[in-house]
Amino acid sequence: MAANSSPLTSNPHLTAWVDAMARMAKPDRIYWCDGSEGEKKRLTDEAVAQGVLVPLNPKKRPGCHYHRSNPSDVARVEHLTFICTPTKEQAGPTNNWMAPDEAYKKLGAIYDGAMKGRTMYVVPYIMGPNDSPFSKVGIELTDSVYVALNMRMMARMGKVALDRLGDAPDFNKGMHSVADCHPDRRFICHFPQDNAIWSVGSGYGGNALLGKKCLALRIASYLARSEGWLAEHMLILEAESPQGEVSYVAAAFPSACGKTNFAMLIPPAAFPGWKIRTVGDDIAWMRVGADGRLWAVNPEFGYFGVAPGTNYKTNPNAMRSVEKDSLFTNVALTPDMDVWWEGMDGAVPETLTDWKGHPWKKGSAEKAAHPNSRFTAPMDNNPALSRFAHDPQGVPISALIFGGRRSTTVPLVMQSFNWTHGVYLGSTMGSETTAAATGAVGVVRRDPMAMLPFIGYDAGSYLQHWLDMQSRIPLPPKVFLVNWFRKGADGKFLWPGYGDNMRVLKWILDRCQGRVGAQETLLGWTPREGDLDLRGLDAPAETAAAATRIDLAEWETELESQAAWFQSLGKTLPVQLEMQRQMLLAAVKGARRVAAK
Ligand code: GTP
Ligand code: SPV
Ligand code: MN
Repeated sequence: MAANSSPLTSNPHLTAWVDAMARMAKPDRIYWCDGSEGEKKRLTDEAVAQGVLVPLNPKKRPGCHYHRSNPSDVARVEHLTFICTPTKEQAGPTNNWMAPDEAYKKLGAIYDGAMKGRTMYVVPYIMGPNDSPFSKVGIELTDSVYVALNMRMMARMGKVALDRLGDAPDFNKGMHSVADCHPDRRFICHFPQDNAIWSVGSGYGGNALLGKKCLALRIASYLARSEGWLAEHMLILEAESPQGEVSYVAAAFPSACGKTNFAMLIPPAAFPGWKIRTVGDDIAWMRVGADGRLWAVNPEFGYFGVAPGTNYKTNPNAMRSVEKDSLFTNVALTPDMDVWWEGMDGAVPETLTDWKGHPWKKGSAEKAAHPNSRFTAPMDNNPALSRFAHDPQGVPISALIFGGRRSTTVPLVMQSFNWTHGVYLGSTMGSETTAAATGAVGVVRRDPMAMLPFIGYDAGSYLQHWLDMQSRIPLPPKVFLVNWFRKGADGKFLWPGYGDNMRVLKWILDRCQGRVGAQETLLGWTPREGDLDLRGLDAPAETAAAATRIDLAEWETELESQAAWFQSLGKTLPVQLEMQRQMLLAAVKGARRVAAK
């Protein structure tokens, strides 16, 4: 076994921990990542030689590589994800729980000797800008060169993190091994009390890139509660009006429900002079600033985005972000070694190699790219990156937006009456499940703040923390609910979505400034006819009207069905939220009684 110490650090806490983990996993070699360009080339060459990465056509995708995962390892595994707090109550009813001792023992047995014949990469990284007081240092130990190369894009990785850490003990201890990649030996365990993450048996995305969902959401949400801030599954976007007014919004949509697309939105032709820029596309860390506003930082450094459906029409900024120096996972390959996925521009190729490596022909019933196939791209590739994306203080948030994937009931947009009502809207958000997590697709499940799989502690306490934030934020953002996914009787989306979401965003921004009208409905404030700017909309006025409509019969069912969700949260559910539900339900029932007369 090679030396466990590194010329890059003499941190005794770090070297002792790396030693202990290496004694357990028994790698042949230990390699400390410095984050340099030379190292990137060496690791990439190594991955290509091992067959882990395939170089793509350098004329079409310069600097890009392709990876095919194990076909049983293509998404997050929520049923194998555990919060290992001392008591089950601390993890709450929405998380799987394992006692810390049991988890360390169980995973320790799988790690034992798992890295024999392999290299253990020591990946030091910072979540958040290098010089931000809010950033956190993590160290991920992994036997996957694919993970090391992804982490380099998704976080500020290498020497920079060791320099920031110095000799301090406060780094997140992330242990990761693909081991034999068997679903029976796959566990993603979080130890908030120890600031530790142990992940085994998966090399995929949120299971394996420990800085992302594991640290920046599950562990960070736990810290955020005790420290009085918010770690959320939210994009952050910058909107500049033709008059030069700049505002920022943060929006929570569940996995594969449109965060990356909204964060990179291109306004329609009817909105000349508007510019949307990206601060972040998946995670927001938000704190109260000295000025009393809520300030948001994107802790990530790159994009791990859904490939299918991405094209130069729906998301040109994402397409341009993946033109070079990007990594593609489980998409399809063209005969000339470029990438392809369902929903890409142009004609469907006659032949492809599908995500499993099999020949594929146009018209095949099977998808060529996995529905959760992904691209990894450095955020500096984004032509619309906000100049504040690396700002250590972040950006001040004017509006918080919650939005699920609902084919019925939830209107295109609604403004909450106040903070508590806004938290209620977020807490009852429902969404039809997607391919981003293993399991059935298209089933409505409650997903509070799009955080159901990512809250690192008891969900009722998490909602209480959201309510408590009101008294910590002197100038709180306004809170909105949106739904891009409502369908008509023909089963088609009523709202064109994508760039046209600018119309909804503009109403939201104008509401924040008190510049546009709305009507008070029983459920919240909605745009009246004429309040939404629909000039040049490529959709009949009736479908837009149908997208914004509130149907009280549907809402009665909705509010009633929320009772079981709230009940499932147990005794930590904040009383205000259940009272909101009952008040709204009583109002809806009353209105329906009157209408029936
Ligand atoms: P994660 O990375 O899993 O957290 O996903 P995300 O929330 O960033 O979702 P993303 O923007 O990648 O979009 C996921 C899917 O939703 C893609 O197939 C998009 O094409 C589709 N989508 C995004 N925005 C819209 C929209 O406004 N309308 C419709 N109909 N589909 C959309
Ligand atoms: C999500 O599922 O919300 C993602 C992808 O952003 S993953 O990194 O796998 O969590
Ligand atoms: Mn996500």
